[in-house]
Amino acid sequence: MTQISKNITHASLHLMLFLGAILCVALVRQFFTPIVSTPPSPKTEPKNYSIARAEQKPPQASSSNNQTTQPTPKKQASLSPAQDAIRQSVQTEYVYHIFATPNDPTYESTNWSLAKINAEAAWDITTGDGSTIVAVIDSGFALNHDDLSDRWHTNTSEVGMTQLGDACWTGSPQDKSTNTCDDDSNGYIDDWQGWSFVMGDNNPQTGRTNETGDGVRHGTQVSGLVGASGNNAIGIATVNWDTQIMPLQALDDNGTGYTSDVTAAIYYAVDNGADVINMSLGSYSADPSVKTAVEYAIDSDVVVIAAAGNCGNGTGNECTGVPIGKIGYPAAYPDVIAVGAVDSSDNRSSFSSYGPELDVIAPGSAVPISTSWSATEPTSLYTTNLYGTSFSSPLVASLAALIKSIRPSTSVADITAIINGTTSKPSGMSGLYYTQKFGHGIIDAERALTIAMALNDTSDTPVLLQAGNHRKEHVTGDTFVQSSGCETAPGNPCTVQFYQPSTGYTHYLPYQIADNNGAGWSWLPKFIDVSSWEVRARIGEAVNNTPYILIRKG
Ligand SMILES: [Ca+2]
Ligand SMILES: [Ca+2]
Ligand SMILES: [Ca+2]
Repeated sequence: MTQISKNITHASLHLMLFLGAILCVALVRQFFTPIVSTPPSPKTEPKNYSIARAEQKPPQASSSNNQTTQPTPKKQASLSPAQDAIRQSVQTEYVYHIFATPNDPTYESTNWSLAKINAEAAWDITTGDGSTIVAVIDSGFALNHDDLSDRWHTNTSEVGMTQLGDACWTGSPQDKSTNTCDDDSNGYIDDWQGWSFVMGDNNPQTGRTNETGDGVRHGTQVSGLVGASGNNAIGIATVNWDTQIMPLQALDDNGTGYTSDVTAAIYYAVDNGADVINMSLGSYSADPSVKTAVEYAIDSDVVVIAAAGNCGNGTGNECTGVPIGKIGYPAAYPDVIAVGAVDSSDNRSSFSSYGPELDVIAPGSAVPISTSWSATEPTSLYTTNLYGTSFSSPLVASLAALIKSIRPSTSVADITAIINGTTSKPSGMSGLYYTQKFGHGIIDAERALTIAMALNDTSDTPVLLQAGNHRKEHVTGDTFVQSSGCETAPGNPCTVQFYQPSTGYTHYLPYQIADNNGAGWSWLPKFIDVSSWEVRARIGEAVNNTPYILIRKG
């Protein structure tokens, strides 16, 4: 990065802090405005779900979270045959909520969150090049926000004028974005800039039905952390300064949504070019429709990143009837990168859900600032001091898009390995490589990009350095010291992957650069669960395909 752009970076950061300060008064009003909302009822009897209620408002504000069992009226047909088909096919509609968490706002004097994840050092490697698309599946969006309006992904097949020969040609040129015709035959009419699966139309703008609903700011706050415009001399920057955000509204202005709309949004993202999907939302019920959609995304090489949930201490409104710590869905599905929250002192946020499904943690307590929305400030509002795993997840999505921008061919598995295998390990992890409360640790953007840059697509398959025979199995205990490594060309970074066949979860040792002797690790097996784990060496996309069943921990 040039000195000039670095100076601009610093200037924009300072401006960000300044904006935070001057907005503080307005935000206090915003946070403390009593909001009483009546959540919509599920479409079918909610036998199998526990609601995941989370808001961003003071705990003392009253809120009715009791789900009724009254079926909602059938939704009106949307402007999308594709969406209607999914609505018809879904068997059970589970309820999804935003994963923000309540807390009292106080102004934080520094933007510790970008420093915590080494974003500024990462910017010396890349700040993004506009080539990647991150689909944000969330509540509605401040489409005209100054710091986001240049970032929304445009479906180029639904803009411009129709011509003779086009499917939607009517005899005279018409604007494709407003011609009430599905110019690209993707099942969505006039979807030139995202989609509202809630409203069934092409306008994912927030606040259309309830300007003061609990969810009206959430999609905009998450989007700002995914990819607010960097280096534009206004507002904020995040990890990735230049990515395209596909705004997909699946939750309403109250922050609530249903299986069919979340499902349809995932399929839309995959089928319309997203590289990464961020879901700062969830349910505490396993949901076959969303699970299948997530698997489709991953099979299509789309990285799926989701908030772990806010039931770490069991006190969140959404956590009634939910076991303490339980990670929400879709974060809990095996190949989704599940993101928990950490505070400025490297402590796991007490509300942050945890368990063997957790991948990483990222700032989620008092996140200093992001873009926001209100009816009176639709283009320039910012919110300070955000709490919730909702705000951790988009920082990881922002990083994933940066990795993808410098290494477009990177697979989901490789991006997961890079993000997990380059984390910093806070002291709370007691020297372990993985714990259920911290996952692999705090994401490190600079290390992740350094490794991504160093990975060589044409590398030979690495060999696992392990004493004994392949597929030799033995039982181990927490206090034994284990060791292995990977052998590859000197200078190549590699990691050792642990795969648990019974659950599909993977862990990674920290990437190391191999020398003439390869790269070696030793560790306490305490960092893996009781079960069998297959172990492989991994370098970029190359993985040795003869797993060594190193450990059966009993
Ligand atoms: Ca279309
Ligand atoms: Ca059209
Ligand atoms: Ca900006």
